[in-house]
Formats: sequence, structure tokens, C-alpha cells
Amino acid sequence: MSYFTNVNPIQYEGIESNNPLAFKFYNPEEKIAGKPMKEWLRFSVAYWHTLTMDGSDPFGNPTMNRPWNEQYTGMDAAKARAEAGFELFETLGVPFFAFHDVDIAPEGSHLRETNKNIDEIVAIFREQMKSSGIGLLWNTANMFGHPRFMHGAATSSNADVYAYAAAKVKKGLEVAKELGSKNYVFWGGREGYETLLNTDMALELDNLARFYHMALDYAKEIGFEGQFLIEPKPKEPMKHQYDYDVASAYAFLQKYDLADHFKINIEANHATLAGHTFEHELHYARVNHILGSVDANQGDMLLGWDTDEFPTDIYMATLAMYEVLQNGGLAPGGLNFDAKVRRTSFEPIDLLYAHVVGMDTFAHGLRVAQQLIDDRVLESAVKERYHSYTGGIGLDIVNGKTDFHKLEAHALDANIINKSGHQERLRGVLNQYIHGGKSLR
Ligand code: XUL
Ligand code: CO
Repeated sequence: MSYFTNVNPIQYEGIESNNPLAFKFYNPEEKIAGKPMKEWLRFSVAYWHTLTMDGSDPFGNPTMNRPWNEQYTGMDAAKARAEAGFELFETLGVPFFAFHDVDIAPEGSHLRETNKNIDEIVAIFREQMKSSGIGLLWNTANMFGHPRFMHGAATSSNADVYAYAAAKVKKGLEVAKELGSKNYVFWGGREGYETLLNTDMALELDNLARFYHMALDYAKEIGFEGQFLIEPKPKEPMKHQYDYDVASAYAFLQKYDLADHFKINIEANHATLAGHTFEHELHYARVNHILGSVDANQGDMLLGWDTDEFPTDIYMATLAMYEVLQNGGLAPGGLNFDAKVRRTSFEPIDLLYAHVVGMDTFAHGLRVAQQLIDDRVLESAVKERYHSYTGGIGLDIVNGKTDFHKLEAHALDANIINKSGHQERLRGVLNQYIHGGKSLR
């Protein structure tokens, strides 16, 4: 069966092209700051949204036209999905994909049977990965969908469920090792709570940390060397999620002696749900040396939930790629499109349109961000703003050479003169760069 082979591989045609199946900004081999664009961007397709999901929502039935899922059932559908997936990845020219265990194979009546189903698909992946050169950015265990996880997984009130969750992650790490995955992700869908009236938060947090330590031990035991990632999200499905944002995840990792072994997978729509900008979360992780990977999508500012839209906002992508460039890239992480086409974009071709615009948006952002860096636009503005720390009392502060006596002595005689932050001027310059203009200086 051929699902996408009737479409030619997507090519770079440049900004003048009118072809919706061509890149206007993403030119994989073109060098930006000494590295090919494809290495800065490290794009990945999310198996669940693109190949598995059917478009149903809490109000309505499936809408998606997905021949690979509809013409088969059970393991045959899983195999057809894998075939369609690799055709799509190759047509797009993405170097990576990502999946949950349940996306790739149906659950059996027992875990033993589920694992057997997974093994069958993993064997197909291994062959397809070998012949195509496409890699696995990350895999993860879905520990939120099945009713057994109603009270959580590694924070469940039920020890049997905790053990089941551990067994799923154990299998996930074996799969990660087998497929040479670059990372392993933990998103705690139900690791949180609804009400303190029935919750032992202290026990749940301790158990979660024990779970992560055991996962690290097992990875070491089997020789899996990929990066461990935590993906924060403040709410949905739980009212309170323990990994609310980058800062709360980092505090947890530090408290439980895990900070050297984990980095963060930052999702744009999760950042905005937490009341942060995407770039805030990236920056917070970067300056704490825990920026691991990105789930590239965007939310809708008018809706208070995780809409997981394909990223089209160049402003957001520019500021995000500014952080990625400052970080020296994301490897072994990447930009995974944890994004779904709208329910009304139900044709298979929409999956191509969506990924093309998502890839182009981040490629555009990369180009603009590199120009901002080349011209030291924001760097100069920040440097100027903090000038007072480069000499005198400011230099003593940053060198740790002062105390409250000396600071008081300075303050008692100081004539304080503040300088403007020029925020509006900087926003204007940013707009000019995004629209292709050069520096105002
Ligand atoms: C949910 C979400 C997940 C994780 C992986 O909001 O983002 O798909 O990325 O479990
Ligand atoms: Co995600």
C-alpha cells in the first residue's frame, strides 16, 4: 500500500514559491552559524497526533481520513500505520520521530501480550530506520490513558498500579535502547491530584522520585545512554500537576538528587497554560543548563486548554530559536511537532501542509534569530542595561566582595539615576528583523 509515495519529497523552493508542498525557509543543508539548518532544528514527527489520532473530541466522533487505520484492525492497522509513518517522514525529510508505547501497537489483555505486540512493531521500525536513516528522538510510556491510571502512575495511591507503571517504563527503556533513541521522556499526565481531601502529597512526591531513580538504575543496567527528559505541564488532565513548569520540575529534581540526570522537554502550549511565554520556559531551562528538547506547537490565547496547534507564529518561533542558538543547539534533543491538525483538516494531505508550515515557521525563526545575534541587537541592549555591574559597587556585588555594611555606606551617599529599558524600541527592532529588515543602528 502506498499512502504518501504519490507526493514528491518536499524541497526548498524559497520565499517566492507558491507551492504549498515546498519549503520557503527550510533549506536543510544551508549553513546558519556554521551548522546546517537541519542540525539546529532536528525536526521530529509525533506518532500519536499524526498517525494514530482520529479527530474525535469530547463532543464528537472521529473525523480523520486515515486509510492506514481504517482499512485494518489490531496489529494489521499497527503495521499499516508504521508503513504510512515512514512514507510520511521520508516525504517531509524529517530526521526523527517520537512515540508513546500505545501509539504504535494495541494493548493486549495482559502486559505480556502488549509487550509482544510492541516487539513486533519495534522490529519493523528497526528495519525502516536502517533503510531510511531516520532516528528516534524519544519514546515514552502512556501512563494516563487506560482506566488503571485513574489515580496516577508513579504517584498512584495503588501500589499495584505503581508496579505496572514501572514495568511499562522498563519496557520503554528496552525499546529505547533497541532503537538507539536519543532521549526518553516522562510526561506525568496523571501525576498530580484533584483534591487534598484524599491526597498524601508527600508520599506521592517521594514515590515519584523513587520511580525516577529506579528508571535511571535500569537504564544504566541495560546500557541505555539517551538523555532523560521531564515534560512539565501545569494542568490538564489533573487540576494540579506536580511538574507545573520548568521551575517546579527543577526544584523537584534538585530536592531528590536527580538534577544531574534529567533535562526538560519544553512544550510551547504547556508554557502558556502555566502563564509563561514559551521563551521564558526555554530561557529558564537554558540558564540552569537543563534545556533538553522542545515539543513544538502553539496554543490559542482565547482558549484555556492544550489545543496543540501546528506552530505558525513567527514571532514566537524567532524568540524560541534565539534561545536554542544561545544554547548551542538542542542535541540530543530536537523540535518534535507535538501538534495536531484541526478536526476539519481531515485529509491525509493536511498532515503534509501542517508539517511544512511548522518546519518553515521554525526555519524562518532560526534565520531571524541568527541575524539578531550577528548584529548583537538584544545582547547590546542587555549589556547596556546591566552596565552598573561592570565597575564600582556593582562589580563588588557580582564578585561577592561586599556586605550589608558596605552596601549601606554606598546607599547613604548615592545619587540614584535609572536608565530607560527602551522596551518599545526593542520590539520595533524585532519587528523589523522579522520582516527581513536589518539593524536600525
Ligand atoms: C500532553 C503531551 C504529551 C507528551 C508525551 O499534553 O504533551 O503528548 O508530549 O506524553
Ligand atoms: Co508534549
